[in-house]
Amino acid sequence: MANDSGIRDYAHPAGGWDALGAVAKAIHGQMNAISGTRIMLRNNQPHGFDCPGCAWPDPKHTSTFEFCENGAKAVTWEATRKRATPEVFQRHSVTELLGWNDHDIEDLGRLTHPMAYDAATDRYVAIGWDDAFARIAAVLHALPSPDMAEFYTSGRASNEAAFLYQLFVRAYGTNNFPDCSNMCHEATSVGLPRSIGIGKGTVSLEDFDQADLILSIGHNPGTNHPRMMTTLHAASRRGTPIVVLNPLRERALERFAAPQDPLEMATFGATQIASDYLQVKVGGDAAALKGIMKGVLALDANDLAAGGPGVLDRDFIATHTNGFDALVQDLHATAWPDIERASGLDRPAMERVAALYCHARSTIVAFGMGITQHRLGTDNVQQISNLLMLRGNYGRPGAGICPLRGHSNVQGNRTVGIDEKAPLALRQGIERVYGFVPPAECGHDAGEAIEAIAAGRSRFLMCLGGNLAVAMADPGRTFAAMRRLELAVHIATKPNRSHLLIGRQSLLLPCLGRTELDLQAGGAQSITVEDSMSMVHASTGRLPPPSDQVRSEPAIVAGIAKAVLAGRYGIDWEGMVADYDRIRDGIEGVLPGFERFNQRIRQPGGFRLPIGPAERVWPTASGRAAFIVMPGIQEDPRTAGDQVLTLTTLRSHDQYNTTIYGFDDRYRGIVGRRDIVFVNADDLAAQGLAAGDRVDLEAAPFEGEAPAPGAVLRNLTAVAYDIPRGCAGAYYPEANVLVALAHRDPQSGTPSYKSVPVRLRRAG
Ligand SMILES: Nc1nc2c(c(=O)[nH]1)N[C@H]1C(S)=C(S)[C@@H](COP(=O)(O)OP(=O)(O)OC[C@H]3O[C@@H](n4cnc5c(=O)[nH]c(N)nc54)[C@H](O)[C@@H]3O)O[C@H]1N2
Ligand SMILES: Nc1nc2c(c(=O)[nH]1)N[C@H]1C(S)=C(S)[C@@H](COP(=O)(O)OP(=O)(O)OC[C@H]3O[C@@H](n4cnc5c(=O)[nH]c(N)nc54)[C@H](O)[C@@H]3O)O[C@H]1N2
Ligand SMILES: [Mo]
Repeated sequence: MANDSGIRDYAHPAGGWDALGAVAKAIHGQMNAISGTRIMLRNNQPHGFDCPGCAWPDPKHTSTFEFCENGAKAVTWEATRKRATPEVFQRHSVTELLGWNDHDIEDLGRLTHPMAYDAATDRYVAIGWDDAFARIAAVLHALPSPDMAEFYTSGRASNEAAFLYQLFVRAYGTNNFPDCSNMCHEATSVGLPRSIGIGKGTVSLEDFDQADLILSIGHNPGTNHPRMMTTLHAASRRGTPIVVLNPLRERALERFAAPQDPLEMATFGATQIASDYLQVKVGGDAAALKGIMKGVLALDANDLAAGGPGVLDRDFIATHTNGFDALVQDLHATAWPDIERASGLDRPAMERVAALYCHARSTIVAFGMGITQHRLGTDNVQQISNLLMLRGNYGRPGAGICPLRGHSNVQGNRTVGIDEKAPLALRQGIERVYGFVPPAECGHDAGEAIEAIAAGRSRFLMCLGGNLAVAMADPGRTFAAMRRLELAVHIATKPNRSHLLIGRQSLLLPCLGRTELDLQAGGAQSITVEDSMSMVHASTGRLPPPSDQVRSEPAIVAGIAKAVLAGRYGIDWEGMVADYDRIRDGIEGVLPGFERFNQRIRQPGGFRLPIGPAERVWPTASGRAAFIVMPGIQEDPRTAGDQVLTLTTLRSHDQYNTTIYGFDDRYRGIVGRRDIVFVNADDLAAQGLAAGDRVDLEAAPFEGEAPAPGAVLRNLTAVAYDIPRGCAGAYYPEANVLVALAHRDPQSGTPSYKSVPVRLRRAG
């Protein structure tokens, strides 16, 4: 294709010199080179700040800087010199800003002052902090019920901020805690506790050094968890087979040049990452996993017939699990042709993976959004756990499950109480320490919160970070819902589109980022975070704040709590903010696993929270792990009709969720644009289309679920791509217009962002 189309073949390995070049560009765009480089060197050091880029853990004993291109983008984007001051908002009305793209809105820079929307001028104007807190208190006091308020959290908030926030909200009287996790790993949080008793990963970073097989399913670490590439690169070099299940051939999972490896860099070399790359159909993972398990059972039968001991871990199954017989029955009853059709893989490919799996002593399965963001998300997660259990791959070195969490502290947020389900232990802990009885009823998750707001059942929304309206499905309905709010309050570092969807009143409250010095009455403060592998550690920012008006998240939450609760329950909000050690004392008092919290986070590297299944202790009702059957094969939306494609929505290499750093998606060969759709060349031809043609994507209803009428993504350029037939890919968040709000996993509520039924047409 012509080079000026911005669509090319990317011939290089992922990583390498192109990644180093991209860091220099990111620094240049936002800050000066010297301070930029200095900040980068402090990133992820034992005494530095935790990178806000992702939740992959830091290796122990790191003395050298672990290079990460997208970590550098996250840091420079936050540490930018640009400022979104009240003067800037004076120059641009909210209506004007709504016409800008997502990149340009955030690129206004860091928020510097608390502001309120002024309807007369259609502008955000500066107000004082106390005025802002008083307005929030007035609206919350006037609501007929606390359950008419929604309190959203995006996973960047620290443990300290999140703990104070949930304490305030529960003292106010509701469990309405929609959070980004509801759109992300909720299928893991709901699916895994039923399987193994806990909704978290069981492996630690060291386990990767001892694994004999790694399965990487539905995630794109070269872009979204770049520091994981160091781990995969080392594993591949050791000869550990790495099997990938992914509809797209992601370059970093094929070939990677480690910027830390001087020889590879000097010779322009690269390391092959995936030993086997299975291009499963979008939404076909549960079927593929069942196929692999069927293969394992066949190998087991063969081995037994030949007089061997079998390939299953029968001791583990007998001692530690329930439900094995039902699983076997269902696998026998599920026919290969159905598995092949639904997964898009042929039987020999699945049998090959089964053989590799039976050959490996210890296996880790790592997975991301390609598994969770489906109607079958919870089933997908549980099939992974079933596969691991067949050979006792829990609770021994080199084995276990590894959900790759998204935001850098999303796992910690849930641990410290951002949970609409309000677990009993948490409620009892709060009562013990703070002397009040928190509400017990289940609150709203993210999807339910939007529905409640749309229906007028909720009238208040507070967002501790994030860009809820843009992240959520169906902007047609979601944006309209936002405009019905009595009051929207956004605590944020930078402006985004959610802030521009004005209710009767809207407040914009600027907060410190991770990288910044957090000075309180008791001196400079550190916060703590929990990574994907349950390691809790401290993070200390040192950069000067963007203005003297900006406050820390804990300080803002405490200010609101003081104004709203007006002394109720005698909680010492000011004391906790003066010294975050007191917040941590509260966490220690309320939650198990945080014993000697303040001491232990002062050790470099922090400490690991207890993970029962890593010790073969199963915190389930039965005290055992459970095999969970997904009966037969469930069909995906493609059965909804002719010419319906299953669209998966993707992150480019140049974005952080709804934050668009730039318009390149280097490893997929896209330059300077996002208005494209990846389609199999045969699917294009079948409709008389060719690569480079302009097309529209139209939402196709599925089981009565459809987005707001007229949901069409117009004038995309079709890219002929190596993706299974019947599947397509487009960028998130633009593609959210095509996702019905009700199209969610019925078990976990996770939106089905990755199996969206669509029709493709010539544009016009
Ligand atoms: N730089 C950067 N880092 C990030 C983020 C970011 O936006 N930018 N976001 C953060 C967050 S919140 C999260 S949750 C994580 C997200 O990290 P990922 O889980 O990697 O998220 P996605 O980009 O959505 O990628 C999904 C991957 O799954 C594949 N896929 C799509 N559909 C299917 C399917 O049906 N089956 C299978 N097997 N694979 C499928 C896609 O081809 C793609 O490779 O990253 C975190 N880190
Ligand atoms: N179609 C589709 N939709 C998706 C997904 C998908 O794969 N496909 N992925 C889903 C997933 S996995 C997730 S996690 C959600 C993401 O949903 P969110 O977490 O709500 O969205 P983000 O884009 O991460 O939020 C970015 C905003 O956070 C604010 N911010 C940044 N840093 C800080 C901070 O330190 N403190 C505060 N208070 N604010 C800060 C900035 O204002 C910035 O504009 O989107 C979901 N939506
Ligand atoms: Mo996420």
